[in-house]
Amino acid sequence: MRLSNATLADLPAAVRRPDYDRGSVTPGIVHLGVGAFHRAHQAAYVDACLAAGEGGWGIVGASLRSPDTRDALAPQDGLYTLAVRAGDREDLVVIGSLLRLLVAPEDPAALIAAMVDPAMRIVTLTVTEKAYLRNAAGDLDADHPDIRADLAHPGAPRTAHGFIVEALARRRAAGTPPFTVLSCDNLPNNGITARRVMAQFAALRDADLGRFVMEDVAFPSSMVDRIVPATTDADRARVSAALGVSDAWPVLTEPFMQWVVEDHFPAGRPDWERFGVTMVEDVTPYEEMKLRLLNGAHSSIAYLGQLLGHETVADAFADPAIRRFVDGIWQDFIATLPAGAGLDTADYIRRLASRFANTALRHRTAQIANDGSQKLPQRIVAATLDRMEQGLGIDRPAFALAAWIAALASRGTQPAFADPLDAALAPILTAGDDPAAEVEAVFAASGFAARSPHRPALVAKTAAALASLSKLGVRDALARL
Ligand code: CS2
Repeated sequence: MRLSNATLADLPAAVRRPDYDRGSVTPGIVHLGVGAFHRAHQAAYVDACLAAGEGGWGIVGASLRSPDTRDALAPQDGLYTLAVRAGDREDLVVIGSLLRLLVAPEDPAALIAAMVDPAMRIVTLTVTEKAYLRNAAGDLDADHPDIRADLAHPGAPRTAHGFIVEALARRRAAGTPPFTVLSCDNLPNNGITARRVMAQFAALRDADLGRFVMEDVAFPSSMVDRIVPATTDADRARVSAALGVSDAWPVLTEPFMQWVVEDHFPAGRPDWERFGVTMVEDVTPYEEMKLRLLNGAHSSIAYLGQLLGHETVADAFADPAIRRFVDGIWQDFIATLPAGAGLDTADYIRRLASRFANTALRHRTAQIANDGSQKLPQRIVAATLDRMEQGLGIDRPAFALAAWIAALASRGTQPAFADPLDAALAPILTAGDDPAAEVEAVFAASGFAARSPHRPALVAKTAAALASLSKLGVRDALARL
């Protein structure tokens, strides 16, 4: 028996479930990138809206690549379980906000049709950093094969850019107001970033369409936060046993969740502030705090953890050498955050420390270690350059960058994590023991600090840290910091 509308009523009493009539909910949001993070975060907030009677905001979820999520959830009427874990507690919550699941490559026209529907007033995205297809200058990588394909075949796109711009163009032609595009990816100024690459893509189709996307479509920025480890088969089995019916793809998460959103939704929005969303005029300070303190520490823990053989964040964070490093980098990065923006950084890192120590999550360091070339610019490099600008020391952040390079190089024939630049990085990382040349080449390949006057000094510091790591070993090198 599967979790589904039909079996919902028979779940054990302790399992929370939609207590609203799903049949009367209508869709108002299209989500691109319907992975675990979306299902633990935005879909949970929307579920609360639906439960409170705002029935016009159900979600049509689309995968831009793989059919896996649809294959797991379609037989379940879009239902799935959130397993909220802390300590030895696990609360099960069935989420009902995903109404339909689409797989873009199977039927791009169906996704475009959903996005053109005037009832859809918001398109949210969690497509990950690399899917924005930016070059080192932050502009659209117009030579990317998927972008070229989408320019050649606008009616059958592959990229988020292609779908969004085609749907906006058709709405415009039909006299339907544009939907609001809400990026939920871990990028600084994610709305501005999304608008820039989408408008540049549109302009390659037609200058007037480019102007329309730039000026007439709303792209509020948002800061999203919830830790969501990848689901394992053991999680599937445990959750299904507790439900008494099988859930092919439950999502694991922590109790904490946060969403800070710029309040710019000309086409309307759910009354999100009633459900814990913070609506603000400018999300930048929150975003910087989260990217630098949470994600910057996460990536540091991931690479140091990989080098020291720690499988999970909680294990690595319990290692006093890593904990000391993280406490230090928090202080380093707090010094770069805007004063007077009302951020309570002391409280924030206290909470982070307890979130990272949550052993029930088993969040794997290898999962976070993926895609470092796409993540580290906003997680580590930006704050490091800010410190250099202020004349402050950068030993720890440079060490974190060196740990990334060392962890990349230490991967064996069955790499635990991957990077989209792996092909370009492979010859550099095996180049031998000239740390200065190695760091220079890695920075060049990944575009780190490309336009900063501090780049040479940052390369030198990172090379010194890499030399110390290889000469002294990770523990001794950490102890010297
Ligand atoms: C993590 C994030 O995988 C990663 O890179 O740092 O996914 C992190 O768990 C989330 O941003 C938390 O909100």
